[in-house]
Amino acid sequence: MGMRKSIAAAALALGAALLGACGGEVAASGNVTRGAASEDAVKLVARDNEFDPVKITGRAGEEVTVEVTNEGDAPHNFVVEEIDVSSGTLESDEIATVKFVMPDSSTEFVCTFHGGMTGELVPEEA
Ligand SMILES: [Cu+2]
Repeated sequence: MGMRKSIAAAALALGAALLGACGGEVAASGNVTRGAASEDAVKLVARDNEFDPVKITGRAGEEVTVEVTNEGDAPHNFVVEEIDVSSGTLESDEIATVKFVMPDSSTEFVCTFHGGMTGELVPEEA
């Protein structure tokens, strides 16, 4: 590799590191697709600054599909830190479909941008 190429590679790596460090974006994590769900889904709305509903129920250990719509003007996200799930940043009017396995015990979900913008995953007995 010539010197010119290694400089270009270093610049790319630096750019990626800077992008990763940017506080305004949250990366998606887990089984996340952009757009509306193609199957039955729990509809979750993010507003400025609250979730509706604030409780999502499902059978413990079974897959849940949550369609998250940002009806607010501000960017929001849907994050369940305990199970490493994140919708990524949703701008106004954006929709993401997030699938995950319902935990065995009640687990908080949050918008990481807005303190107090929270809700709860509540498992039901099988
Ligand atoms: Cu928010």
